[in-house]
Amino acid sequence: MLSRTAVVIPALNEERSIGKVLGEIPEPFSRRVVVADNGSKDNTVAVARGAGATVVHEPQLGYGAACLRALEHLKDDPPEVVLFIDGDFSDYPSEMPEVAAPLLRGEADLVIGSRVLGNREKGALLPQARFGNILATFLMRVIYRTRFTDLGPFRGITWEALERIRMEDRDFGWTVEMQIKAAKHNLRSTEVPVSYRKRIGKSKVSGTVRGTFLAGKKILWLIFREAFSR
Ligand SMILES: Nc1nc2c(ncn2[C@@H]2O[C@H](COP(=O)(O)OP(=O)(O)O)[C@@H](O)[C@H]2O)c(=O)[nH]1
Ligand SMILES: [Mg+2]
Repeated sequence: MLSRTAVVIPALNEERSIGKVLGEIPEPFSRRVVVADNGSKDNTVAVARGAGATVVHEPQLGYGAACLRALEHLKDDPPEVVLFIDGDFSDYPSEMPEVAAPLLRGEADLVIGSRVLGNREKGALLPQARFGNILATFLMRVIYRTRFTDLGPFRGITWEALERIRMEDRDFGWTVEMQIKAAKHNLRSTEVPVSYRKRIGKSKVSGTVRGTFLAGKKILWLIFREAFSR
């Protein structure tokens, strides 16, 4: 029997961590896992395939572009719930049951795994990420009346909700767009605490000046743009 859920993992050059992430995904979530690759130059694809994941390829770089490609792949036989988790082993795949539970029980449409509410290894969430989170969640609270504490990558959403919100951001705005649109569509959003540790390998986003700047700019832009569009 096919699982009610599918897991999507955007991954770019994560050969050292992707196998660990895949290896720790518990049943039944491990039955359907899609790794969204953006032309990794290392062994990410081979390691992911070897661990039993389906690998899809998106030629255009970008976190959101990769996620959209994975959803496109799932469209033919959509799951009830999609879980997203990063490929760097910062999140704990073993916590998938807690993230998925409110969705599978029909009590929520979107669940954000909050690293702020959960156990964080010291130094895992970089100061710039922490600051960005505080600013973004504050603005969202004021503008959209949301109560999020994090824009964490580890999250789950129902397929029905995904169809309603029509995700389109192709890079750093992916996480915040999902949360804002969920609020604008009056979907039921909730958070569960998740653990977070230092990643394996090098950060491409919050650990680089360029990534931090581009992500910060995009996130703020989306928060304001969405306030003025229906
Ligand atoms: N497919 C794809 N994955 C990406 C891209 N940029 C980052 N990622 C993945 O997204 C996740 C988060 O990136 P990461 O470097 O850990 O950013 P950080 O969490 O801010 O340090 C990791 O699994 C990366 O491999 C991208 O352009 N394409
Ligand atoms: Mg990371």
